Amino acid sequence: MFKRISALLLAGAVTMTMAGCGGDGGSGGSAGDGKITMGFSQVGAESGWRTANTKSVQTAAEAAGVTLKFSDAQQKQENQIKAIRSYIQQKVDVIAFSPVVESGWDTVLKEAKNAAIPVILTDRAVDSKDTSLYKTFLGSDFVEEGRKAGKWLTEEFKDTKDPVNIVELQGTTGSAPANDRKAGFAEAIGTDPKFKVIASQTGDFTRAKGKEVMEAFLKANPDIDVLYAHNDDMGLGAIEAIEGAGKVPGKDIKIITIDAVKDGMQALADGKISYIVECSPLLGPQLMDLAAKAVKGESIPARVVTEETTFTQEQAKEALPSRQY
Ligand code: GZL
Repeated sequence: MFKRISALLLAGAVTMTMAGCGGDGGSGGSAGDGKITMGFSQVGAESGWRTANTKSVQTAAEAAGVTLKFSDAQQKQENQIKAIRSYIQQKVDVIAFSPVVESGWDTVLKEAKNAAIPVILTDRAVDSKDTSLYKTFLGSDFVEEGRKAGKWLTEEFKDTKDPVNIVELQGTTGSAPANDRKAGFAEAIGTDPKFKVIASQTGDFTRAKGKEVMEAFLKANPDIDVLYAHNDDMGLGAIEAIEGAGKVPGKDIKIITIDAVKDGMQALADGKISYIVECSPLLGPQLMDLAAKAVKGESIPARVVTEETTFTQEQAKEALPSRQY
């Protein structure tokens, strides 16, 4: 399920002086020293993307003078709910989190709202009908990422008359990126019946699971033409399985992934991955700007879409030396 949210780009990053009260005399935070305290619940440490995202949030908090209380949920929703309740108890100024799955958040978000603590969704979305439960959602348009992957595939195989057999490694079951990347890709390839998704299963965004599931796909399907993996890490795990089966990744099986972390970009430059759709983890600075405004009661856009691009093998070779993550 994906909500079409009118994407509002944050028009230019407004740098806020975090320390001290704003000109409006609004309080800068509960500590009384003008510093903001943020409670942040992170999904886990499942992928290279997540590691880069955590680093971006922690570095941006330090640069902005925000006191960060950080917790790693190890990809468990109950741990995120516990962390959010703990932040409410501690009376933090603002709560930010990346919901591991879309559903099941209304109760704890209502508790935050009743405690008058603003909540910011970062990276992933929730499917709560009550959008007053959070101030904004800062993150990628995952449906568009899936569309970009599908559009590249239709172009790559436009002259092929035979069926194109696709296997799909989905992200974490129930997560917004998995749901939306699947939907966007299906929409883009659905224009031509020659594209057939012959198997689709979660690899939980990890290399290990991606390898395990790809091994099973290869055993059950001798004629796979394409792998669509919802992130680089599962694609990299799948490459090990493909090579273990005596096939050539990028040649016998074209591989499309999403993220564009360094290891994925290296595999793209080496020709093992065929195309990568970027999903930027560098959300930290925008998150801190939005948090400062939310704490001061200033209005912020309901949706902030991160800007991102795509990479071919040639583009990866050029971009690799300057990649931040
Ligand atoms: C996307 C993010 C996803 C990445 C994966 O914004 O939530 O989770 O694509 C990560 O690599 O595990």
